[in-house]
Amino acid sequence: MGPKVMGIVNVTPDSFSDGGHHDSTAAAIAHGLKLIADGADILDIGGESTRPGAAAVSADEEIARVLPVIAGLKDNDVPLSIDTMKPAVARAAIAAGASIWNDVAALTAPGACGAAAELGCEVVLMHMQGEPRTMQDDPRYDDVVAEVEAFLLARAEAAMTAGVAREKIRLDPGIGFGKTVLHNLALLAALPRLVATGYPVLLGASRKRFIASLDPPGKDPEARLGGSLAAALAGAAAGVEIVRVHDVRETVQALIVQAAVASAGDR
Ligand code: YH5
Repeated sequence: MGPKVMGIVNVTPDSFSDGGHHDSTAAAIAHGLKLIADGADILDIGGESTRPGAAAVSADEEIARVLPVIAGLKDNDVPLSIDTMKPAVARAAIAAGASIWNDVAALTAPGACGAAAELGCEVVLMHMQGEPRTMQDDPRYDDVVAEVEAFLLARAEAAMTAGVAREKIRLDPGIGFGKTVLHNLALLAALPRLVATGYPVLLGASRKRFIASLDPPGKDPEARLGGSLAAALAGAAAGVEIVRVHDVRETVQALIVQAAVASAGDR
């Protein structure tokens, strides 16, 4: 069986609004329903931009953005994930119907491990060097693969010490989070090593900048589909459990063809 496909639902703030979130809520719910129709196995809902250089958002603002979207998507037999670094947002999102805490800060915020243990939800622990605003300034490692793996295993131990069950933990190398194109490629090539830890692995490479570094015509994020599919297929070949993507329909189709070729080779 190939990986599950996690579809990305970004809840962006309404521009020109009265401070409400009616338009962005409706747009995010409609987008989530489309991703479900396209074959998504999980939806990842995020109200805080973690793109390089993005500004911080308060917990109250993040909650106001994501809660109505979770309420609108929760009764579709598709698990919902909340993409947040903040325990208060994770608590509100899980109470509203999400079942996965996707944390790009790997439960490093004060109280985060305890909150995850209390909530009893699945957790995705992602590696990031630095913080979103400045992480791409000059990322450096002696051995990126060894350092990312050691960090993730240490965060898994910290989570379990706080009471998170081993079975709830997923690891993610954090493509694009404080990494050069060479760091990202080394991590993609080393996915089998991360899979060999025994923890299920999540890979998020969809539309990321390293694709444009390799192929300059992919300057616009929407022009990175081919590279995103190549990365998802590499993840599947390495045995990752989940691929986090924008283009769900195209990814599902690519994974189906890859799996069909693999099983024909087994006959
Ligand atoms: C991830 O890898 N990424 S948000 C910049 C882009 C395109 C996409 C235009 N949350 C991950 O998707 N959670 C994000 O260039 C994540 N793993 C997990 N677990 C960044 C993002 C993006 C950034």
